[in-house]
Amino acid sequence: MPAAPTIRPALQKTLHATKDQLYTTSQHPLPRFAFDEQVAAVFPDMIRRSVPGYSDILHMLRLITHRYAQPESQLYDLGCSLGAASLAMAQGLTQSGCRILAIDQSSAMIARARSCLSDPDLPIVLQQADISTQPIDNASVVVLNFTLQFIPPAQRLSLLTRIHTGLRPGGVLVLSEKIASDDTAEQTELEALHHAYKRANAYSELEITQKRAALEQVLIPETRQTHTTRLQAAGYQRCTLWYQQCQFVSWIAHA
Ligand code: GEK
Repeated sequence: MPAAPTIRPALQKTLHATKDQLYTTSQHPLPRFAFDEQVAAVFPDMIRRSVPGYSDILHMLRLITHRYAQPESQLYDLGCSLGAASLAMAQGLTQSGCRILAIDQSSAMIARARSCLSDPDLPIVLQQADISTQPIDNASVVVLNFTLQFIPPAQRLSLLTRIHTGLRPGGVLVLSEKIASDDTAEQTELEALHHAYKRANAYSELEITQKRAALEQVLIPETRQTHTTRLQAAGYQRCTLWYQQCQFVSWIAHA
């Protein structure tokens, strides 16, 4: 499955960007992390240097889409940022009559995604909206790639339930998240490994510390158990954990 000619230039744009230097100098007071223009401008570099295995997950989203997309259905990329996951899904899509709805509430992300995904031949429709209220309909593949962690925990079950209701029989939700562990030793070890990953990607101690503080109460991770129990409560029949590297995990949940 080589990248289709229309997808290749868009991929180049979403994967290459300005270096993330947002936390290189000490900030007082430190603003809460937000998906604003500054973040959108460096986002591909930020996510690649911060999330172990991000590009492997994108590659697998392409294969998962190829396996589970159904003809004449809708695919959703919820919290799409610049649309990298949508492009991966577009690469794997061989069924007819499908479109990918790529949704994000950040105007800065959607504006940049529009310039990356401007080719009218791409089956991707970008929309600026809050996924907490977004209708999901006639879906075969829904992707939440590191987005649920930014939704207030009290709203997570209703979002997952709405997605489940909008999925066709045989449809899947791909849920990727940063997780927490309730085992202190495991939590400490996974955090240390993640910090080592960031240091190896040329983030300084100051950058790591300030980014972590800025994300406090913005990115709220939960345990694997909390996620799988809630997916069951939302109606998913079966949940396969197909990926984990440090605290970064991904499940395929079957409708
Ligand atoms: C990727 N999936 O490259 N409604 C819509 N969008 C939201 C909401 C909401 N309520 N809350 C947060 N977002 C992408 C990466 S980033 C993950 C996803 C990260 C959006 C937010 O604006 C941001 O673009 C995205 O979710 C999270 O595969 O930065 O770690």
